[in-house]
Amino acid sequence: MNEPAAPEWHKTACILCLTNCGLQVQLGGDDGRRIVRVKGDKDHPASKGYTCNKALQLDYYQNGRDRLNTPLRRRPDGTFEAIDWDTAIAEIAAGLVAIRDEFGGERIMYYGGGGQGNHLGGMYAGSLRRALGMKYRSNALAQEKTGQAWVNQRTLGSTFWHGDFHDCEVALFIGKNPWQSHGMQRARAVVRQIAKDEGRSLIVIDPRTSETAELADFHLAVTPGRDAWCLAALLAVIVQEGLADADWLAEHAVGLEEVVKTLLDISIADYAEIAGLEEDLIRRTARRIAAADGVAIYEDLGVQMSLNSTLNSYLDNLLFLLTGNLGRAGGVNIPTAMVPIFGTTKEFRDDDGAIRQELSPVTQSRIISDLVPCNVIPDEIVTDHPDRFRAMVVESSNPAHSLADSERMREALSALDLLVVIDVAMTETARLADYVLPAASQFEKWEATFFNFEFPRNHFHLRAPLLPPLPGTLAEPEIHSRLIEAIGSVGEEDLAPLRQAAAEGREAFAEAFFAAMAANPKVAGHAAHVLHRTLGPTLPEGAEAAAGIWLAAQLAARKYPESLARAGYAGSAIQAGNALFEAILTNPSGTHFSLDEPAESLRRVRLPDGKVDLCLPEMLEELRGLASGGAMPDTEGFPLVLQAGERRSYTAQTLIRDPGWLKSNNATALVINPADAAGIGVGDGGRARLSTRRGSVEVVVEVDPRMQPGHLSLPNGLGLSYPDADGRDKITGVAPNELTAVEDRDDFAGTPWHKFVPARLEKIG
Ligand SMILES: Nc1nc2c(c(=O)[nH]1)N[C@H]1C(S)=C(S)[C@@H](COP(=O)(O)OP(=O)(O)OC[C@H]3O[C@@H](n4cnc5c(=O)[nH]c(N)nc54)[C@H](O)[C@@H]3O)O[C@H]1N2
Ligand SMILES: Nc1nc2c(c(=O)[nH]1)N[C@H]1C(S)=C(S)[C@@H](COP(=O)(O)OP(=O)(O)OC[C@H]3O[C@@H](n4cnc5c(=O)[nH]c(N)nc54)[C@H](O)[C@@H]3O)O[C@H]1N2
Ligand code: SF4
Ligand SMILES: [Mo]
Repeated sequence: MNEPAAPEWHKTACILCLTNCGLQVQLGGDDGRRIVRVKGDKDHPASKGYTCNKALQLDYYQNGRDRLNTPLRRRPDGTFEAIDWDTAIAEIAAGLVAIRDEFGGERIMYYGGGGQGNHLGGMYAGSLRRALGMKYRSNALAQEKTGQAWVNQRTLGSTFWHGDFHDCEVALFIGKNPWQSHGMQRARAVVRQIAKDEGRSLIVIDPRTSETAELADFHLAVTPGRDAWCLAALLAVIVQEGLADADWLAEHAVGLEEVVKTLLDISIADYAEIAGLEEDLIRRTARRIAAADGVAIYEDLGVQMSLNSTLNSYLDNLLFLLTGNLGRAGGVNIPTAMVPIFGTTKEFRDDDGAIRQELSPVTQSRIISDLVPCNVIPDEIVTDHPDRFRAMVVESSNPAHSLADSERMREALSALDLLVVIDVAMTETARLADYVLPAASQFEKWEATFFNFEFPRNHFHLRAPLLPPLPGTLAEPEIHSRLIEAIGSVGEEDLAPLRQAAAEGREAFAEAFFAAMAANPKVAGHAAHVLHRTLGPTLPEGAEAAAGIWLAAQLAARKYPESLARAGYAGSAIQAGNALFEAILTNPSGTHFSLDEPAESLRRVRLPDGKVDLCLPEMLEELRGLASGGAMPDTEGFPLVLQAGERRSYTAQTLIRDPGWLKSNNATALVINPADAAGIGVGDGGRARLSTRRGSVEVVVEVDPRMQPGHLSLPNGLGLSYPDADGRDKITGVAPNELTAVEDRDDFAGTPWHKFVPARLEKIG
């Protein structure tokens, strides 16, 4: 008798956070389309078998009851009707072209382009944007990381750095809880290891005793929103006690004098008090940082979505620069990027020498990293300004839920002449669309993430589909190519020569493609689409969408020849790029693509003489302004501070919509300090009314001494509408942005103050 074959393990990756751990999964269920078993993939070059609790829940994403399986068109009465793909593509292309022809392509905005694990769609969307002359775009980075990207560009001439926590002596987490949110490989294991090692120190700056703070050697329980004073005081200790790395600074930095002058003026005792911290703790922490051989830093939403956020990013950069930790093993490094996730910020000098920046059309807000600040998007739409946005394409994003002030956002999205949403599920944003296009899920198509941040070795993981697409759905690269074909901006005459070259092999293709890029602006402008339709069909097993990665590999080989050569991809740029692409295509667990030495980071400082610039006049002015108070929202009548969106063990953005995945009892609760609970007379599990200037909701309370008095915490990613067993929509938990306001944002980068929402709490009943 034959034994039944053991179910096969398929390689893929988790898509629930930016870490994208390598996985092996088994499929099953009646139709064989359920993800029934999940384990870490030991062969994954970075995660090496690691996963957290969430990976086991992926079936809730793959088989959500609200998956879309046909294009939808809005009827005049507001309901949707199913239409076929040909009709959808033709009508959407015609609608977008009509708006372009009447008002200009710049009046069509693009939002999104990828979530935690799917960035191929956004790559192909670049060709669609060119086809329509769309100039403005945005995504979630413009509500968290743009301030930091701007600071990085100015201080380092490079938009991104990453802490080397695996080898650091001191790990510093600022408004970051890697235990829950990860953002680095194998986070829980790495954090535990640092905490256990007596020679290493874990420093956490967080008002809350987070899971990471519980393990810390130094927990700076800062008063919410007072990080700028805390960071300024740490820097002041370093300068005033003479702890800066003078030799490193002399060799690698300019602009020190002005910074030192400003920091010498700071009263450490006063700033410690404003930050709610003991002066002695600040001094000991600063000394520990200055003494360490290798300080790795991660700043995240706790400061990037709070008061003075761009200033906070500047002060964080000064921390690792004044202590000489850039380009050091176990310090801060600039990784080799396959596809950079931050665009450059366009800055130019006026006749009077002042630096000017590209601005958004209506509100004249700074465009950083090529992204319109999320908080100004409604004001760029709801206005009679002639340059307002009139149409929007939203892909793999849910701005009606994730951007500040959901009510205002719904109003704005409804005011557009045309809204097209590309998603896997019937989201809050899709409900407002004129057309909804159903995408194949991330396990039904070739996919990859561009969140590759490792140093000294970086890796790339191209995932093959586990399953054929749900009938009625298409992968985004195909959707974009069909729209471009309907628009007609690239012709067969542009493609035919490249198809011929592709038939002769990738070496011949590379020569022909780069020649066509130089000679034919249509090929250059629609590169991803052209690759999809020429190189794509020659790739194995329907992997057309991987064609864009071929170009990424080629460009990496041109930009970083030594880094790729050290990882084993040598020869001419074309040969190295092709060898890397072949390795990516044929390694289902992912592959290393670069190997660097720390000094490489210093060579990536692309500023005059290769020196970092410490002196950012705009930020030094804000730093001096702290002495007289700094930025604040209107708190009148709202004495408490709400953090609207904490990462917990059962939050994953809005990637999982089915509340059935919430395994802990209080997954949706508002967590508050016992004193606040007693103050309004509620106990654990009690109900209360939470109000802000923008809204009022009912919450269940969880009492926890790890919160500071006066500080409240709601999880992110909840408050989603999902059909129950009878098909009736039900909302579970609170959608945080029903409570936030668009005007509560950083003066400089426009990033929201979601971690500092003035609030009031009252007992119900
Ligand atoms: N489980 C899970 N993981 C995720 C995600 C998810 O949805 N769920 N989302 C991913 C995404 S997109 C991102 S951007 C990251 C975000 O990752 P994190 O930034 O780590 O996540 P948060 O929990 O939002 O905020 C981090 C910490 O900031 C603290 N904080 C609040 N206010 C302040 C303050 O005023 N000052 C300081 N210093 N700290 C403060 C909070 O107490 C919290 O512990 O997580 C990623 N990982
Ligand atoms: N108040 C408050 N607001 C916040 C935050 C907060 O902490 N507090 N956090 C912010 C942060 S850091 C972020 S990153 C944003 C995230 O907010 P968004 O950028 O809106 O992203 P997600 O919630 O990850 O939504 C991803 C969307 O992609 C869809 N999707 C999943 N797979 C695919 C696919 O293969 N193809 C397509 N086309 N679609 C797919 C999902 O159904 C979902 O609608 O939220 C932000 N909003
Ligand atoms: S949620 Fe993040 S850390 Fe957890 S398994 Fe998925 S990718 Fe890994
Ligand atoms: Mo994020």
